[in-house]
Amino acid sequence: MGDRNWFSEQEERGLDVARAQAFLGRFQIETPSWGYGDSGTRFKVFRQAGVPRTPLEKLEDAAVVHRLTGACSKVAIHIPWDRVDEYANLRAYAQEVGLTIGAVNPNLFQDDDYRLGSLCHPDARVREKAVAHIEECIAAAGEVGSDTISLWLADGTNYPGQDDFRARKHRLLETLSRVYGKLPVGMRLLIEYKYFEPAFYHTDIPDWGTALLLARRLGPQAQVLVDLGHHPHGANVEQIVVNLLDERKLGGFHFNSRRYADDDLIVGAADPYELFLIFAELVKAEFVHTDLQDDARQIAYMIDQSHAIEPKIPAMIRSVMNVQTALAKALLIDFGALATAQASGDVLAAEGVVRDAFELDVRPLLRRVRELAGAPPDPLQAYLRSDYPQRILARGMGGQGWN
Ligand code: PSV
Ligand code: MN
Repeated sequence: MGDRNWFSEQEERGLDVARAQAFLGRFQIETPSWGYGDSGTRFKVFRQAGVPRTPLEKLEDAAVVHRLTGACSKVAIHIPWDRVDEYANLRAYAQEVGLTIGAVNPNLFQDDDYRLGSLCHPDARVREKAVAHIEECIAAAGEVGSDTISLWLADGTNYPGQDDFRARKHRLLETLSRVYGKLPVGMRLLIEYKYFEPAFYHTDIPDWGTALLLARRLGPQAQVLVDLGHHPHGANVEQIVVNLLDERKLGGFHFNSRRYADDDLIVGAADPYELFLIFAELVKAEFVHTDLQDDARQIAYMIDQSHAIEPKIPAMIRSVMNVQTALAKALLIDFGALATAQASGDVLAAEGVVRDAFELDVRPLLRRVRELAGAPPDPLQAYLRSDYPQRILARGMGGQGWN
């Protein structure tokens, strides 16, 4: 079927393809600077030739992903991995290559002082150090033109009795409040939760409920960040998304895919249906539960992946394409038919409406969206056929990694 026929066929089915096209045309997803660097498991960091050696080279790679997808104009940075003498230069270089800096991520997990935690550490000196680091990131965010601090803590304990849960919670609230007080107007603090790792017995922010509680206690500039890789097996992430949206506290996403833990695999690789169901709820907030529209529109969509065995740039492009595919399918759910089926208690019809959208081939729509954005119809093929993969080999081995 030609692309033209595809459009008329969907319109005949009563689907609002023009609305979906416009939404996809606006949709942007931030890529992470660390996703361009060397990465691995806790057993081995695999070095690849051509990996960026500096924060500026990471921006160059991110710019290629943006040019080919038309959807990734922002890059998240991680401090100190992306620490530079002059953040204004980082901002200027990002602009030069057609990007802006997105979320600034403090690093509170790679310093010997953080062995027993950072913001929850029993020693006030270490807590001070962690607070000072986040303050440095807030200042850096101002300089690079970012309005988002994205905070993940590795804090937790390995053994029963190692520390006092309540004392740790109070330390966390106290330190977070101080950090929150330093946020300039308009800057958000996104709080990420993680059910497990690297602490084995408990983590201080294990779930969305705890993150929500903290965000509520802090104030309107604090929101929750959902990282798809951070849940227990079987968690219904789409329900979490709905709860956070309904509480007006959903601030952002870290997209990735996982099999067992925080594997940082290509988003939508193992679990495309889950990704689609998450987008179904986000699309609903835009077009069905329209009282949530403003909340849905300020969500920061970000990829958080460190590719260990895959070549970095194609893996990032594939990730962006998978996100766009899931979103396109969600945009083409027949929400009217769904509401009718739900209201009449027709379980199979309701499930069928959702499944129908998932099974739709949305490539013609995505090709058109890319064409309108000035991007190639197949960004991944365009990358592989370009001379960029060859050109970056001149960088050699020994690029920057996550440690
Ligand atoms: C931790 O697992 C995490 O999801 C946080 O977002 C970190 O900042 C990121 O991964 C990179 O390690
Ligand atoms: Mn994350």
